[in-house]
Amino acid sequence: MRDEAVTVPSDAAFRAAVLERLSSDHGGRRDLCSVRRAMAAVLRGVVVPIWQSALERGAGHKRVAYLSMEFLIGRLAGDTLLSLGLRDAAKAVCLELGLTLDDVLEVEPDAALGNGGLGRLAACFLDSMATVGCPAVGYGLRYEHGLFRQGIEDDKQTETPEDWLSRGYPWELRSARSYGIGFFGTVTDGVWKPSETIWAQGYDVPVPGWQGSFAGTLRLWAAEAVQSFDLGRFNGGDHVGASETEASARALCRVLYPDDGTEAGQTLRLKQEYFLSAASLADLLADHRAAGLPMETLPDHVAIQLNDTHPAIAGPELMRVLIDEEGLEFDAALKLARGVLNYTNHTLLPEALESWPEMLLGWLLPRHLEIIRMLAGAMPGAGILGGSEVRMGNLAFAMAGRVNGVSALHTELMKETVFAGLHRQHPERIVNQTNGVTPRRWIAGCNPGLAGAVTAAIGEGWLTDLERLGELEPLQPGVVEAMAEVKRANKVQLAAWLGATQGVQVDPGAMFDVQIKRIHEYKRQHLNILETIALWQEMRDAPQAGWVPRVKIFAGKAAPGYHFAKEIIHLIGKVARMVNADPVTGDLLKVVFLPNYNVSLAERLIPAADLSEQISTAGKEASGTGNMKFAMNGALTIGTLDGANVEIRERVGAENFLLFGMTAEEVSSRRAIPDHAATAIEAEPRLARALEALRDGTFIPDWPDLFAGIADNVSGPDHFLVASDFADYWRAQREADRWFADADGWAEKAALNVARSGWFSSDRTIRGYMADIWGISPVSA
Ligand code: CJB
Repeated sequence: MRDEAVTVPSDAAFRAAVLERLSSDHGGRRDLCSVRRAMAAVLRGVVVPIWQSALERGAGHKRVAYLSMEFLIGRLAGDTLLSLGLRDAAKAVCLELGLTLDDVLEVEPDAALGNGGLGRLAACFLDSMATVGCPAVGYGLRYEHGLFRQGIEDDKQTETPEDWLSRGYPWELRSARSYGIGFFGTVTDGVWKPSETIWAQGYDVPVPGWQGSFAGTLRLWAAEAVQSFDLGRFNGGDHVGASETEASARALCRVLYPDDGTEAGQTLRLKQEYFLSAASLADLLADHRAAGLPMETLPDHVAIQLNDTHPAIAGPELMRVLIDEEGLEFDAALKLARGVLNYTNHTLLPEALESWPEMLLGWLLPRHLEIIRMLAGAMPGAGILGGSEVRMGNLAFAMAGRVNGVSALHTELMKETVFAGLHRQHPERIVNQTNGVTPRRWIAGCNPGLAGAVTAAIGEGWLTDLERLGELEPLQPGVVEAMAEVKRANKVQLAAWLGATQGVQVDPGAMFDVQIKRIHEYKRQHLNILETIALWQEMRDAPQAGWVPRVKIFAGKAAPGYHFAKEIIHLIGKVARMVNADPVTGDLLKVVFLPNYNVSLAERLIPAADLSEQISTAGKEASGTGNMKFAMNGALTIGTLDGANVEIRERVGAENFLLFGMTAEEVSSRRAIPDHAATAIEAEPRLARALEALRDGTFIPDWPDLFAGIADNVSGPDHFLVASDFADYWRAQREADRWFADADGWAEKAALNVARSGWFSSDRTIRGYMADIWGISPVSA
């Protein structure tokens, strides 16, 4: 239902426009970068009118302000071409220029304004809101450097800055929106006089919905100095100092997640959070005032979603504006604020639940600390303050109309653990919205072969109505074969890429077993690599025992200060070196660690995966979204009953899912058993032997005890219960081998995973938010 006012060029017009751009803007050069830029400029010319028309259609409609410190949007050209139906035209023009479209698309920087799942979810939501007709602005920060670039040197992680903006970013428009944001200073009789002001300058990235049906906006705030250059100082000879205010302002948005190990780092992080919150509120309130609407009607016009606690300071900021600027009484302000604010919790991990020292918060934002204390006084049972800290989760809960978890299990655990007290006081406030992912990028964009097979079987239209994948059932033999053929082709392609770029030769007939996500103890990449070591040892013992060949693929970044996670990467690299060179196991087992995991690498790997590793300690992974992407691309999950794995298994069927491990409840009781790890290791000689290899220098003879730290952790405290889950994981892995050995049986299970994952579209999630949280109906076509 494309808006009739919107015109998408014909293939011929697109070709002509790209060639014209090449000649006018790039001196006729035909290199990858010039062609990429020319194409982006043409696409932007198509997208901007779609966006403007959608903004007009959405005017006056209630809308969402999605506040998030992270938007992991990845590359945009491929998505845009697909959505506008111009992919074939782009392929043709690239060929004509002696290039391939894939190569051209690949030179676009992968915009990594996020760390992982939370940021990628925000990006999927933008796509879905634009597609289902939910007027929305995603508010974020325009970090100069997104998530660091990961290199691997001597099998260890290195970090260098990422520079997505360094050659200009064709998808953004500098907006007319800018606001002065105050920091520090003093409060006298409730009047805040900040001592520092930094300018928030908006940059808009239009987000077109599928086929231009509607659109939304990603508005990123850049930090700019109020006065960027001190001419007097310069003329006085202080040539560097003259730009000091500019440098200090720019530091605010310099990097995503600065190191918060020091006080300066912590202040910067809180500064970022407030900068995002205050600028975004100023922006939406400016619209409300400009429309001449009374402040009391704010909840009828806007719903604010706090993506985790990172923008939770928006609560006190909204109170400040309502009380100090609009003159509302405290109670009226709180009621109004709660009418617009909602909060999504994405983790129960204690170390990830934000809290700020009152001292620090009061120094940076003195008026906000006063307001927070008033809130704490008004809601004594809310636990907003504790141990001289402001607990941001409790604050967000106390100020929100709705609080949601991101999978059914996670939401129940929220009610039972971190928010148990608050839930008892407000039993209606917590709701669940299980995450989802956009099928436009995560099926059609990254796996055109699969999309073609689905369309051939059930016709068009399923990409915006993903439950229609259910029409693939009952499975017709031709469909299962077509999907298996697509998988095979994707694997051949990945194998060629691995050979060309990593120098690793793999057999496309082997099972491609993939674990890609941030490296974290709770995600248990060390469980996977220990099983790999044990498998290698057994294969060496009996190479002729009829093993099913495996390729173990890992990718993921470790937080720069997270030593244990970095050791896991190091270990995987060393195991890969040893195993891949072993003539005894040869093609039976290969191990690969791919550097610099990002959205684009996920798009390459997921379509070629047979097995999806979702092996977190039960109760720790709030939802997971990679698990959904794998299932809808026909990979079988080996996983615990954690996060959305539970719902994936319910939907795809227990017989098409490789379950193992303890439940969240069993995890808690197991942890209470003294020596739980030692007992588990004693009962499982395979694990004992694999751990021994970490201590005896098998993988690094010059430094035999290098990985003893990992072995000691798994044998000792083992908080994440690697040892206790190992035996069952091994069992499930061998079950996977047996299933895979029956190629037809596996192909059917894979096809059923595709057919039954329609519910995991983020369109469904967004419709859930619209109905249960935001009270927004779609803008009609
Ligand atoms: N998550 O990526 C993050 N960052 C955080 O700071 C907290 C949670 C992840 O959010 C995803 C989206 O909801 C979840 O799928 C994932 O389980 C969670 O770890």
